[in-house]
Amino acid sequence: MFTKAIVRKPCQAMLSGLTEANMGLPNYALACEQHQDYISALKECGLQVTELPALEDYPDSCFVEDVALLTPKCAILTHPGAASRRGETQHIEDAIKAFYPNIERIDFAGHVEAGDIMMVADHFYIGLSARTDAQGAAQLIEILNKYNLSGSMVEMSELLHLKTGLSYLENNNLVTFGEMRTHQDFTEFTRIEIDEDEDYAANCVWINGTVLVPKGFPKALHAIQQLGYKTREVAMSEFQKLDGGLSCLSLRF
Ligand code: CIR
Repeated sequence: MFTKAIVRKPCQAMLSGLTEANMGLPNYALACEQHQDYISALKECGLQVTELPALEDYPDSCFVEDVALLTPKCAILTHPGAASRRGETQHIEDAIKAFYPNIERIDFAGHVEAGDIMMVADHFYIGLSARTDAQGAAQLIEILNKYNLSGSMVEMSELLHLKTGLSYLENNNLVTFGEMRTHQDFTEFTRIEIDEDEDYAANCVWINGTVLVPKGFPKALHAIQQLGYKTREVAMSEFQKLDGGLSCLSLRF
């Protein structure tokens, strides 16, 4: 169960956010509208949402998921692999302090972005991507172990973040795409495979029994509904242009 979420309003500088999508520039007004609807969806799932102000100095700062890992037992500030995103952590720390008395951190020797971390009960899968390295993952596992939580590293080579191609929907159900479909670390899960033409829908979010799914991916939506989940579609076109998925837009805890 989650009870809270933290989001950050997109900034106008998002037009110069990091991207490899090649889908054109985001429309800021539409992004704000979509962000508002995302917040509504979180609230419909029963979450109390903390809305942080836009940070113009950090174009990608609406993607709050990457800069902290919030677990039921501790909060960990990451050290993003993307240099332009490192300063975001100090701003998220201010917001997290209100909820977590002790905040752990990944130090400069390693890199972690929490879009690479997937929580399955007490275990955290950590993707080794262009943004998260083994040094950072090792630090993270050490911190998790202090709190009786565990972590393991997942080799990956194609996706931006681990959760670009994986979403855990609880009850052993795992949405998978691309290199994650047949990845040896996930064969014990019941896998829902996302087709190539709907790859963006591989990033969806389970919140208290409802699954948020990006709008416009009917096969993925149907497959998730077939498993018995209630679903809520959210239009995400402007964030997709910046390689950002549904999970990236919030910290849920
Ligand atoms: C970035 O490249 O860092 C942002 N434009 C997108 C971050 C997406 N975050 C995520 O997948 N967790």
